[in-house]
Amino acid sequence: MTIRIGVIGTGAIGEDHARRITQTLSGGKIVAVNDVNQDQARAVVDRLGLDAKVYESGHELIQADDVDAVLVCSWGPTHEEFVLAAIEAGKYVFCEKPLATTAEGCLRIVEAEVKAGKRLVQVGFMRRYDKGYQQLKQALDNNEIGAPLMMHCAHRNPTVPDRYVTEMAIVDTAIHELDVLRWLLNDDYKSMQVVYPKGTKNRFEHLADPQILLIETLGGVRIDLEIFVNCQYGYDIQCQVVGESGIASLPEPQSLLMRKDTKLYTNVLVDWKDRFIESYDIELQDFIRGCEQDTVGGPSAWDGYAAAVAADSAVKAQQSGAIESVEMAGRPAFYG
Ligand code: NAD
Ligand code: NAI
Ligand code: ISE
Repeated sequence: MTIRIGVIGTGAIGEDHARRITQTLSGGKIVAVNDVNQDQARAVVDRLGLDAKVYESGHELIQADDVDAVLVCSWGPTHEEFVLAAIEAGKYVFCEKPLATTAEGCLRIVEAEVKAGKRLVQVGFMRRYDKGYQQLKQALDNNEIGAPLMMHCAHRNPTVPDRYVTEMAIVDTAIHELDVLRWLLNDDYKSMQVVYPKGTKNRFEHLADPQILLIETLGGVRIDLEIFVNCQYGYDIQCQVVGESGIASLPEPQSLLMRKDTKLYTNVLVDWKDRFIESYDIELQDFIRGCEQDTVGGPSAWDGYAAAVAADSAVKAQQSGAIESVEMAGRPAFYG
C-alpha cells in the first residue's frame, strides 16, 4: 500500500521532507505540491524529479481525491487553516512546528480532532525521535540519576535572517525545547521568565540575542535555556539534567575525532537539516506507518497545544520582564 502525499509549502523543510519521502523512506509517494510561490513548487518538482501535480492552492490540494495525507510545511501563520481543512476532509496531516501560532488556534485543532473521533494529526517535534534524547529519557525513566532537579539547556543557531524577530526566539526556536522538555520530564510548566544578557554585535538591531528563558515546572524542576541564534560557530543543541544522584547530558552528534596540524578536534554541525537528519527520517516514516495502519501517533495536537501555551506565556514574559504563569485547559480523555 502506498500513501499518496501532498506537500503544502515547498521551502527549506518542505523540499527536504519531499526528498526523504522520495529517496530514503518507504511506503509514501509525493503526488501533489503547492506553494504560494508556484515557481518554487515547480522547481522542487523538477529538482527531485517528482511525478506530482502542482496545485494553485493548499485547499485544492487537500480536497484532491488522490491525496491520502498532507504535509504542512508552509510558514507558521498558515498552519492552522490547513490542518483544520485536512481534519475536515478526514485526511491524515503531518504539521511542521508550530501547530498554530497561538494556543487558541491549537485548541481549535484539538477540538476538531476530538470531534473527528480519531488521531489524524502528527506535529513535527522531531527531537522526540532523536536517539540522544531517547537515551536521556530512558535514563530519567529508569531513575538512573534520581529525581531531576535542574536542567541547563542551550539552543544555538549560527545566524538568522533579518526577518527573524525577538518573538521568534520563542515561537520558532525555543518551541522545540518547550515540547521536548515536558516529554523528557513527564511534567508540565508552571511559569516562564525571560532575561536578556548583553546583546551580541552580530545581530540585526531589531533582535534581542541572546536570551535566557527561565522555566519552572509543576513538579518544581528549574530550567535555564539559552537561546542564541547568531552564535556564529555552528548549530549546537545542549541539554543537561542534574538529578539527585548524578548528571545526564544529551550526547554530541557522532563525528570524527581529528589529530591534525598540532590540533585535536571534531567538527561542529552548522545546519539543523544535518543535526536532526535521522530524527526527521524516523518521524516521517512513523507518520507513513500511522497512515497505513490508521493509527497515527507521535507528538499529538495536544502536545502542539501544550507547547503553544508555554510559548504564549514566554512571549508575554519577554515583553513584561515578569514571571508569567502557564495556564493550560483540561486535557481531553481522547489524548490519554
Ligand atoms: P521556508 O520559508 O523555506 O519554506 C516555507 C514555504 O512555504 C515557502 O516556500 C513559502 O512560499 C511557502 N508558503 C508560505 N505560505 C504558504 C501557503 N499559504 N501555502 C503554500 N505555501 C506557502 O520555511 P522552512 O524553513 O521550510 O519552514 C517551514 C516550516 O517548517 C515552519 O513552520 C518551520 O517552523 C518548520 N521548520 C521546522 C524545522 C524542524 O526542525 N522541525 C526546521 C525548519 C523549519
Ligand atoms: P521556508 O520559508 O523555507 O518555507 C516556507 C514555504 O512556505 C515558502 O516556500 C513559502 O512560500 C511557503 N508558504 C508560505 N505560505 C504559504 C501558503 N499559504 N501556502 C503555501 N505555501 C506557503 O521555511 P522553512 O524553514 O521551510 O519552515 C517552514 C516550516 O517548517 C515552519 O513552520 C518552520 O517552523 C518549520 N521548520 C521546522 C524545522 C524543524 O526542525 N522541525 C526546521 C525548520 C523549519
Ligand atoms: C527553525 O525553524 C527550526 O525549527 C530549527 O530547528 C531551529 O533551530 C531554528 O531556530 C528555527 O528557525
